[in-house]
Amino acid sequence: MDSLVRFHDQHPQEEAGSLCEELLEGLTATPKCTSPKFFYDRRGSELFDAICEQPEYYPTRTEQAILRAAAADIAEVVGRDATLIELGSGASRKVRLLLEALHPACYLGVDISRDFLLESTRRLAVDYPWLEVHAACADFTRPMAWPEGLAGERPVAFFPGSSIGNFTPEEAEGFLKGLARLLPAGGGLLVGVDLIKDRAILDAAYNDAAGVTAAFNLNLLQRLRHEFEAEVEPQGFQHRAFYNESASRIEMHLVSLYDQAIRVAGERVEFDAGESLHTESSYKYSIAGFRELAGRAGFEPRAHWTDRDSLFCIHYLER
Ligand code: AVJ
Repeated sequence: MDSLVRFHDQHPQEEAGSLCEELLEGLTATPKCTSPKFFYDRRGSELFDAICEQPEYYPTRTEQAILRAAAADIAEVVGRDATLIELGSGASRKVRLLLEALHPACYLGVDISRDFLLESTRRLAVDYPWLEVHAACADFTRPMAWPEGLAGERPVAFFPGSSIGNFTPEEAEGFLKGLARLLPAGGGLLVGVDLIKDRAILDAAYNDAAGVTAAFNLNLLQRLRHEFEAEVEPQGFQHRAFYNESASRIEMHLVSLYDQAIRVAGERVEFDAGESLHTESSYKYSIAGFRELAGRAGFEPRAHWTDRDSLFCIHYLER
C-alpha cells in the first residue's frame, strides 16, 4: 500500500473481540480497572503527544535531552547497523535523536494505533531517505514475533518514554523475559525508565494545569462510546492522579461523581458515588532497582545515562 514504509499487520481484526472481553473483565472486577493501552485511539495518541509538551510533564523533555547529549556515547555502546525496533513508536520522534549517530540497518516501528503509526513512520521515511523503514501494527503486550524481511543481523529494541512503567514490576519482568527470548545473544535493549523522586514533582506531572492529562484520562470514556458501544457520560467522571509512594507508582483514576450505571458492549456496570475506575499505573524505579529487575529477566546491564537532576534514566542492556 505504500512504497516508503513496509507495513506488517500483526493486529488482526479478530482481536477486537478479545479486546472487548479484556475491557469487560476489568470493568466488572473489584476494584474496577482498565489497561492503559485503551487510552490510545487516535485522539488518545494525540492527547498523549500534547501531554509531552506540558511544562509539568518532565519525562519526555528529560529523556530527549539525555538522548541528545548521549547519542554518540549510546552509539558507541550499541554499535552501528543494528535492526532498531521501537516498541510503542507513537510519533517516532525520539528515535530521530539517535538515527544519525546509530545509523541502523533498518528501523521497525511497532504500535497499536494503526493510522498514527503509518503517518509517523511515513514521515520518518521521508526525512531519512537512507533508512529502510518498517511499521508493524501490533499489541506488544501480547506475544509477538518480529516480521520477516528486516535488514540487519543484530536486533536492538528501543523502548523509550518509561512505557515499561505501565507494567507492574512482575509484569515488567515477564515482558523483559519475553523480549529476551526474541533477541539473539548480543541483541540489545535501550529502555527509558522514570526514576523515583520527590512526590511533588510526580503529582504535578500527572495533574498539569492545562488539564491535558485529565482530557487524556477522560478520553477513554469517549473511546468506549465510539468503539465499544458504551452508554456513558464523561461529565459524570473526574480525573484523579497521585503518587502511591509505598508502591512506587503514579495511579490514574476516573472517579464517578455520583451513583450511576453505565453500559459497555451490552453489559451494565454500576458505580457508586466516589468509586473509581483505575485506568493507569506508572511505576518508578531506582537505577539499581531496574538493573536488578532486568537481570532477573536475563539481561545484562551494559550502561546507563541520566540527567543532572536524576529525573530519568536510559539503560542499555544486552542478552
Ligand atoms: C506513556 C506510560 C510513560 O506513565 O508517564 C502520561 C503515560 N499517563 N500521563 C506515563 C501517561 C499520563 C506515560 N507513559
